Amino acid sequence: MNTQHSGTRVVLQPVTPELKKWLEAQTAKGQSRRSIFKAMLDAGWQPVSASHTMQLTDQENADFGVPAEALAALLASAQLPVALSVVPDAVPVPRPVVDSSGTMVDAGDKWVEVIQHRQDPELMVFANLLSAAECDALMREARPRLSRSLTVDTKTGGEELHVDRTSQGMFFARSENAVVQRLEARIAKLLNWPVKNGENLQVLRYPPGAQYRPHYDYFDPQEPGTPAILARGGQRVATLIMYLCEPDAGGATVFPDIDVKVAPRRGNAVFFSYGQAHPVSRTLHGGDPVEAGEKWIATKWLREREFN
Ligand code: PD2
Ligand code: ZN
Repeated sequence: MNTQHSGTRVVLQPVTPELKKWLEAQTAKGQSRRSIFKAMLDAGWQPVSASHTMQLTDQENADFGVPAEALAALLASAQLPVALSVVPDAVPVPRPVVDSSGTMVDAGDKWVEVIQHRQDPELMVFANLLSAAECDALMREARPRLSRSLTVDTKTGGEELHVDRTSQGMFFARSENAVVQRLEARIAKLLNWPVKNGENLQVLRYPPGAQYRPHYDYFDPQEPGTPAILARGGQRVATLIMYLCEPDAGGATVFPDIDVKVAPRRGNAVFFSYGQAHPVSRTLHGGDPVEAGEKWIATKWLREREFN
């Protein structure tokens, strides 16, 4: 159910048992009521929704700046017990600057060709962003350090083995070696977004049969572990997937909501941005199963602010 509230589109959702458990766990950990409230706002909650969910006292509402009229309006509505989950306002995202011909982007140490470009969401495919030597160097350094891929668990803010992902992966440290450093600088210039806002470069290897089931790369604001993740640089706002080794068959990156399929060509990359951490971003995407050969990628996720 959608409704209008303070100029922001909101969706009515039940207070889930997970959310209740998260609130209890934060309290048990000694987190103050104010810091829990603040964490919820950072995750995109409206003050009135967080107040209602946390059952703030009148005094707390006054102390935390929750508008009394908005709260009264919510309590008077017949919509309890619910929390209001916000379709977040759009935040700034990386935007590559395309030249006047509409086909080239300055990436600092080289110009890169745009071979596919669409809006809503903005999605670009770059040709030859990486040289064959750079692809090989990343795979050579990554290979001995690969392990079964983890994904961030937004229920806890930690990492867990995830059945949706059957690839093997590793992360490079920031500017760990000359190639990583050069690519980080190139990507920052290409995407017009600071190096410091980038997560560490990740390398994934997909053997035959491996896939990455469709997902969103942003952290779900409704999940209780998300505030802890967002403390390290805010939301993810864009993704750059670089293809290091193309499989013999399968392994396309697919965007079901916009009917886009990107072939995994060695050296090429696909970029897409999402200023709203919500399915309205239409950035659902997955890696099709590899049917023959191996697929290797390097992924750069971009945060709103400095990632640390
Ligand atoms: O390997 C891919 O095609 C793929 C698909 C979906 C990679 C990612 N997500 C990712 O690295 O986030
Ligand atoms: Zn992804």
